[in-house]
Amino acid sequence: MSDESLYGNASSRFSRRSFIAGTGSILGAVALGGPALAATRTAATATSGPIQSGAHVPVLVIGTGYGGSVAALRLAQAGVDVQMVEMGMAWDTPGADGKIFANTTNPDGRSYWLRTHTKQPLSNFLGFPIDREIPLYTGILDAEEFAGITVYQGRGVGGGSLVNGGMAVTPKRENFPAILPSVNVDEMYNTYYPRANTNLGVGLIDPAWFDTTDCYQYARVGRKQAQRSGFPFVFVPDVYDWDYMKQEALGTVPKSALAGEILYGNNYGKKSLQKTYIAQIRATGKVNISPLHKVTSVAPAVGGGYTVQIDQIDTTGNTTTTKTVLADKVFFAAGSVGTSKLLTMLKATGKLPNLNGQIGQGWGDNGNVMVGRANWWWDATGSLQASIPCGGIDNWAAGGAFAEVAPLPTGIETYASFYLSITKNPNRAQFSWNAATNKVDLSWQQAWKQPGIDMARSIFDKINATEATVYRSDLFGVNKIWGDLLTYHPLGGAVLNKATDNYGRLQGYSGLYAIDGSLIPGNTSVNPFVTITALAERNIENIIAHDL
Ligand code: FAE
Repeated sequence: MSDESLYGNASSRFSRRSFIAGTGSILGAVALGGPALAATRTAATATSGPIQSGAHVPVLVIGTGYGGSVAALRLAQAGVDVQMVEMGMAWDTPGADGKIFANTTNPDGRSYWLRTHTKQPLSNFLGFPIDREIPLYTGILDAEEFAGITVYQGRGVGGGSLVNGGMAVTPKRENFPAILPSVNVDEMYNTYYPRANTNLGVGLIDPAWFDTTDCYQYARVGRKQAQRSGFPFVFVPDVYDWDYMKQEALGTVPKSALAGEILYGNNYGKKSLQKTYIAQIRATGKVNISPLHKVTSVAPAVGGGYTVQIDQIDTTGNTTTTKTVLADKVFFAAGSVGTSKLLTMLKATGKLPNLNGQIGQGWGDNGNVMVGRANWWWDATGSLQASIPCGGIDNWAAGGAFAEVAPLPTGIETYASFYLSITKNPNRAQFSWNAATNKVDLSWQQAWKQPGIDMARSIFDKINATEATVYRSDLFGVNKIWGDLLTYHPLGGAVLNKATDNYGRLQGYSGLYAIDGSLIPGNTSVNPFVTITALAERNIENIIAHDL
C-alpha cells in the first residue's frame, strides 16, 4: 500500500479511531446544529466519542500537551467532568507498516503537519538538501513558519511529548527567580518539581552502562572534549525507559531509541504523556478527548460561560463539521504559540476585548541554537547512536549557554559532534493580529539569534581550540554553521502575573485560564517541559481550591 493510500484516506481512519473516552463528560443530548445553546443548559446525557455540537460542558481544555494534561487530570480527580479538544490525531493506530510512528530517517505523511515537503531541522548533509516530498496529512510534527523563525511543535494527543527528546530537566534552583520571578521558589522545589518529575516518570541513565555501551560513544566523546576544555559535563534526566533501552542494546525487544526514532514519535521506550498523565486521565473516567478538533473561537456567552467554536477536521486538514459548545470554564493549553495566537486573535477581533495589553508579549525561543563540529578520525562518534540525549555541557553561569550533546542518528560514522544549545538570549518577540491576512504574526527577527550564537560559542570556540577542530558547515545549508532559523522551545505570549494573575487566570475574564508554556517569559535555562508541568501543577491546585 502506498503512503498516499495509507495516510491520505481521512474518513476511514477517522471513523476507526478509538477515542480516549470517559463517561459523563459530554452532556450531549441536545439539539444539534441549531442556534440552541440556551436550551442546552439543561441537557445532561452522558456519551463518549467526539464532543457534540450544542454540548454544555463544565470545563473545556484546549490542547493535550503538558499543561492541558495536568489541568485535566487534577480537575477530574477533583470530580469535574472535562472535555479536552486536540487539533492533532490520537496516535493510537498502527499504519500499514505496523508502526504508529514513522522513523526519523524515513519521513512519510505521518511525520509532518499538513506539508507536502518535509522541513527537517537538519536540512542538509554534506551540503546536500535532504528534504523530500511527502503526502499531505495531519502528521505529528508541525514546522510552523513565522518571519525569521520556524517553530517546531508536536501535534496530537500528548502534544510536544510525542516528538520531543524526553529530556526532563529541572533548572538549577539559583536560576529559578530569573525564570518565573513571581513564583515561590521553595514551593516549586519542595512540592511541584518533585510532583512533576514523579508523574512524568523521569529517570537517569545508569552511568556504568553509559561508560560501556556503543550507542553513547558520541556522548562520551562529547564529555571528554567538554572536560578537556574545562566545562562540566552533566547527565541529564529523561523520560525514556532506560531499562528498555538496555534491552534494545541486547536485541531482546523491538528497537526505538536505537533505531533512530525521535522526531516523528517513538514506537517503544519513551514515556510520552500518553503513557503517564494521559493514562491517569483515562483511569478517572471523567475526561473525554476529541482529536482532530481545532478550537477557533472563545467568546462570552449570554447567561454566563463561554461559547467555543470548534472545527472538526479530516486528515488533509479540511473542516468537516463546525461545532459550537458552551463551556463554564476554558483552559488555554494549546502551547505557547497556539495559546498566544488564539488569545491575540480573540482580543483583536473583539471576541475577548477585555484581555489586557500583555497578551502576545514576552515570547522567546529559549535561546535555541544548533551546531555541529567535525572531529578528528580518532574521535569517532559511532554509527549506532541512541536518539535520546543523556548529557549536556553546563556553561550557563559563565557564558549563558547549556548545550545538550545531541545524537546524529544517521546509521553511519560521521565523525561529527552535534549540539542543541539553550542560551540566555534576551530577545523577546510579540504576536500581533494581521487584519489583512487574517493571521497572527510574530515579530521575531533572524538577527536576534546572534546573542545566542555568541553564548554557544563560549563553549564551542574553546573546544575547537583545544581539539584543533572546526565547525561543520554542511548541516544547515551550504556553508552555514549555525542552526539559527528555528526553535524547539517556544515560550511566552501570555506571561504569568502579567497577562494572567499569579496562577494563570486570564486578566479581564473570570473562568478563562492559560496553563501551558505561554505562561513562561521566554526562557527556562534548560529544556522546558518539566517547568511547564510543575507550574501547571502549582496553578491548578490554586485554581481548584479557589474557583471550583
Ligand atoms: P504542547 O505540548 O505544545 O501542547 C499543545 C497542544 O495543543 C498540541 O497538542 C497542539 O496540537 C494543541 N493545539 C494547539 N492549538 C490548538 C487549537 N486551536 N485547538 C486544539 N488543539 C490545539 O504545549 N522539551 C523538553 O523539556 N525536553 C526535550 O527533550 C524537548 N525536546 C523537544 C524536541 C522537539 C523536536 C520539540 C518540537 C520540542 C521539544 N521540547 C523539549 C519542547 C517541549 O516539547 C514543549 O516545551 C512542550 O511540549 C510544551 O508544552 P505545552 O503544554 O506548552
